[in-house]
Amino acid sequence: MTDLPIAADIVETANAQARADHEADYAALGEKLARRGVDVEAVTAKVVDFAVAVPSWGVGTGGTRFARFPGGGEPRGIFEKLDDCAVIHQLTRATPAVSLHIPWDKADPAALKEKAASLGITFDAMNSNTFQDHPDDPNQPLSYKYGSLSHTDPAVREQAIAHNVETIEIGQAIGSKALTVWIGDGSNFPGQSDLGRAFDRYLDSMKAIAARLPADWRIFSEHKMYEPAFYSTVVQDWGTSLMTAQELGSQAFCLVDLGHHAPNVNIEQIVTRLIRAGKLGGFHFNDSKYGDDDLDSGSIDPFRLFLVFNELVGAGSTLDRLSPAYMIDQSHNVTDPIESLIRSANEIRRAYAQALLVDRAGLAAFQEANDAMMASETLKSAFRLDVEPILAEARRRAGGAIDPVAAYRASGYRAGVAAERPASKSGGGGIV
Ligand SMILES: [Mn+2]
Repeated sequence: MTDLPIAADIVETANAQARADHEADYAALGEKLARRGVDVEAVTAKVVDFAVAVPSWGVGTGGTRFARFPGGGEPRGIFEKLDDCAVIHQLTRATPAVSLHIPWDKADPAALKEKAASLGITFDAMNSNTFQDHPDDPNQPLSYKYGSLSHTDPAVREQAIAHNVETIEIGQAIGSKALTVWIGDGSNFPGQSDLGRAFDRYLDSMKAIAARLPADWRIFSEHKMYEPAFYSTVVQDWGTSLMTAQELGSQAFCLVDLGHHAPNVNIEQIVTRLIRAGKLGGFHFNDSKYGDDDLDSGSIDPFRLFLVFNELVGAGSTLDRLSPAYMIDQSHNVTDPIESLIRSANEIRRAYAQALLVDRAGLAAFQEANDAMMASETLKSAFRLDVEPILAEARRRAGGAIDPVAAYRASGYRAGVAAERPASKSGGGGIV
């Protein structure tokens, strides 16, 4: 028995209003695709099955290092965060799982499981946190100011390892199957840290964590070029991440956060290399203009998101075997986080649907013939298609909203929780 946060009749009323236009648009797109020899129903069925996890930390208003401007009705703890996450899934039917961050989301595992079940959602990869100090956590009295898993002091490394093991144990109790490790370790000045020894210490610590991994779990190493360390970061790029995954063995994989690269880096090529190495573990989706901006997925460069999915779909059965964990990792500073996550889930599915529509045989033939123009056009012709009717139909069939943001606004959910949840001065937190 689920207890969905938005009344069913609100979704039904919104869908009834949108239905006639939607059906006409879906039929028109179906005809257009049929002329290309594509069965729209097959594409819609795949989109229905495509899910992306939402981050628990994404439903609070984010901030920058300058300021945070809280929104109304922000969740005050993990249980209210789960309510907000359930709204996103109820309307999109694309986000059935939530990714937790420990210790931010620490709670009684049985209560977490019960709450999630009541909302019809589950838990995705767990995230440990050794990039800030936790003065309220009796298990983490030592400071991470100068690093965690790569710290020069073995006592700090042991504390960070133990925290990761605890995160795995909480995850086990709530049905998660993966641990994502991102560390802020690095240095701000040349000479501050021995670049080689820091990596050796990190590897040893990761091996100690991997040794405690349940047999049916995966561990993801997440790289990031810079920030908070501004000269060198211990796990700075996909090369270091791949070395780590290869050293750790068959349960270790690489996680690609789209915002964790230098501007203009060819991320889709990194993705295809990691697939080739059998080490692509998952994604943190977001978008950026300059750095790790954590903007809504597809809001700045939807073509890049499409090109990533083009590599994923192109990998076919190899990708099925890797079964990457798809997650969103964003910071919402000026929008309602629920609306941003609804839109982002939609944009990720859009890129997937467009990638499904690439004429792969045609593309391969143009590539073999070195016809650069027609190869490029083959990709662009899929990207130019407006697949919104497919996305809307996928939502509608699964019980979601044809226009989820409109249904969300019609529900008055934000005003309702704003009345129930007094504004907090703190909240939010770092975004990785
Ligand atoms: Mn991330």
